[in-house]
Amino acid sequence: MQIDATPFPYRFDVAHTALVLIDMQRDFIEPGGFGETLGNDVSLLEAIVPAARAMLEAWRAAGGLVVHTREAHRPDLSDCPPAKRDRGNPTLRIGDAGPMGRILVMGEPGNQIIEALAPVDGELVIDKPGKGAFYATGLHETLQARGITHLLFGGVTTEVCVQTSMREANDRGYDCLLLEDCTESYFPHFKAAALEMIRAQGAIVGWTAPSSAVLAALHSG
Ligand code: C5J
Repeated sequence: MQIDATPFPYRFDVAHTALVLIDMQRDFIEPGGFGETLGNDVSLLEAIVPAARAMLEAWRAAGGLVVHTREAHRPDLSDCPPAKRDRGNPTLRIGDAGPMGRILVMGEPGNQIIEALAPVDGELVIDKPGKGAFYATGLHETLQARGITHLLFGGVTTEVCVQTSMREANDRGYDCLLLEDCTESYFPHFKAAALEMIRAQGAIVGWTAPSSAVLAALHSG
């Protein structure tokens, strides 16, 4: 398949492509989670849920591999460097008890993917202690074992975990495309800048396109 994308058309086939939804977890998208403790307006992120859901449903219907990630730490925080936990001045730190359980801790209610995008059987769920999906997760080996060469990215936040994961993937040899309406930032100008950085210099990190371009390609077969 070939779709219109920026800075030039993007080619992929479903059998060798995974849809990667980064950190669409309650901690970032719902009030009371990590995103809000950092002082952010989480309602901005909620706005992409319908587009991400439509993309997820279409990708499932096409039989494509789906990868969900969660920014998640072990309950003893042994995988959370003090430099990460102690940074800044949040109202609650990683591991502290909040309205949705312990912040960014595996198994807690706030750490679950939001209901609208909940994983189903056969989809990969990657718990990642870093901002990038490839750090300390084994994701690259898992994708290689499945013959995946292309990645379609969505999720939050654009300039932090999404961009970090795309850069990691690009360095590992994947052709990456960011779905423009399926990603969001707490800072709209950071999203705009991240999109520009990714596709600049001849897609130095990857391509961007609206999800409608992928949906149209999937529907036309
Ligand atoms: C952040 C993320 N922003 N998922 N995490 O801390 O982007």
